[in-house]
Amino acid sequence: MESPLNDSSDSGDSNAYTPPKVWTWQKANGGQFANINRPVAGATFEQDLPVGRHPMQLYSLATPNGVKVTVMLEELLALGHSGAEYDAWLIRISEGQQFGSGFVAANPNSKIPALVDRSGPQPVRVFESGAILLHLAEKFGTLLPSGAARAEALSWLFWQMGSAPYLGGGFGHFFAYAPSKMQYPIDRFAMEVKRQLDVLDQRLAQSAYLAGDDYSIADIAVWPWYGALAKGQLYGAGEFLDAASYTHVVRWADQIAQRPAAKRGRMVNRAWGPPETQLHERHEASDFDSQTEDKKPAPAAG
Ligand SMILES: N[C@@H](CCC(=O)N[C@@H](CS)C(=O)NCC(=O)O)C(=O)O
Repeated sequence: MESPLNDSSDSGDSNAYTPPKVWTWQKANGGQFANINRPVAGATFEQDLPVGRHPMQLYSLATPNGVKVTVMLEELLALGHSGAEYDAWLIRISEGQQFGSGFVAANPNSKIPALVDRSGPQPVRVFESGAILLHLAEKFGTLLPSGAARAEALSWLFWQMGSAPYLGGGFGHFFAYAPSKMQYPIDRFAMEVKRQLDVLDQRLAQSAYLAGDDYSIADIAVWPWYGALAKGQLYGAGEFLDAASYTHVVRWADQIAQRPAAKRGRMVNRAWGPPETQLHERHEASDFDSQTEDKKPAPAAG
């Protein structure tokens, strides 16, 4: 006899679903991003990536995962590390540009951000935002403390990598992007995200930054996700999650938002929002003053 615990057929729940024996891909399953999700990996068309003149070539978009890397590069430049000069190329994931052959060669996982470090004799590809932050911190010997604080910084860095999918792929997806609002997944992921905010709040009640007294790659990784969430800037969910009540997270988020490198980093590869906040590509430091969307000439009529 089959276990009644797994049988949803007579549960009276109108959302009940009995999975078939073998899952198949229903292309038109609705929801935002349904057009870019697919169950297979690899390139779907041939397209080389552009290469600029700087040592670091970044292929990205200003989502929270992308912003981590542009903030890091701007922090390194602000510290005087000219080897961190970079070209940032825009990858429009909603148009499927992450499935081009050049991008897939840089990141077989087809997700932004992807970095190609061209400072040595052979280009080195680095994908996964946490790996990129670590690569840059080790290369330039900064923003990653030593000793016990290093263990703390790496712990929070990897905490972010493991936790954010519950925030983005879990809570954000069902709260903001799914074709209909379903209480079960929203309850499940709201509870987890509030728990995560409390984890951060309790840590930031003890120390200025996540790894201790000093700003590090742990803060750079966590801020674009949880800083934005605490400030009500993610998924329109500030009130729903009572985000303002996590006062230590809000204090820390405000502090980082004041950093000139954070202000610049969040503009790079941004393709939405007020035109003066959008710098689609970044090739020179002066681009922040001259190349934002508000400064571009309007297209000729006709
Ligand atoms: N764990 C990855 C996540 C990267 C990620 O999820 N990137 C998203 C944008 S935030 C993406 O490129 N999505 C495109 C797709 O899934 O096709 C990282 O931290 O680098």
